[in-house]
Amino acid sequence: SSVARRGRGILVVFEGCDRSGKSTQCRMLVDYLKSIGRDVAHLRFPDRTTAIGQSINDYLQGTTELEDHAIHLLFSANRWESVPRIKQLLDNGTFVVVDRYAFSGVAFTAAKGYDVTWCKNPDRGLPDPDLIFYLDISTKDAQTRGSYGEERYEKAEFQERVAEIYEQLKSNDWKVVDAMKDKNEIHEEIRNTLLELEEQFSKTPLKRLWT
Ligand code: NYM
Ligand code: MG
Repeated sequence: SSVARRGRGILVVFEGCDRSGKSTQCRMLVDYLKSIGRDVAHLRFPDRTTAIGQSINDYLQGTTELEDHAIHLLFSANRWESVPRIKQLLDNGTFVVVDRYAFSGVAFTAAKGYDVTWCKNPDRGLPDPDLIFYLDISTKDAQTRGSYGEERYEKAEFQERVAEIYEQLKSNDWKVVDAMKDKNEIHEEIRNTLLELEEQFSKTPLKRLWT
């Protein structure tokens, strides 16, 4: 395009409990960025398309059992295997919008009773997201959106514990969004925040997570 290069791309992550509307908001943001002519890549973790992702999928669907630490490391490895691609996209000035990231990794394993620091360690050093949108929803409200799915972890009691760990992980720079608002209203809030902060981030070097 004839547009001057704006610097690196922005890494945007969506987090939240199951049924908080992350996937919908990711799609809406990706579609919006495309509509205004921006280069954008849409990623999601777990990425079930890789060999590691296939093992994760089998575990989530309940067709295999894996030891808790072992599955935790697979989720992390599934992020690390995409790091070269993420870095390349950002270097090329592409927006990278990600549905779940290391915070999901920590929240879901720590919810089983494991130490948060232990859970963070394998993901330490990943590309640090510029923006984290947390879709905040109570377990009760999430349940009113129809029953949870059939996958492992999709139970109210477990989601309650996941939400508690997210509370511990949240830092001041997380953008907490009320997930019960109308989806168009949420989308506008998100895109405005992104457009406001884009220039600032594109001029700062990418950091490394939890270092
Ligand atoms: N999940 C996801 C984890 O337990 N650890 C992780 O690192 C990630 C990225 O996988 N219930 C869990 C959260 C979800 C499940 O995710 C599948 P999705 O977004 O429903 O495909
Ligand atoms: Mg799911």
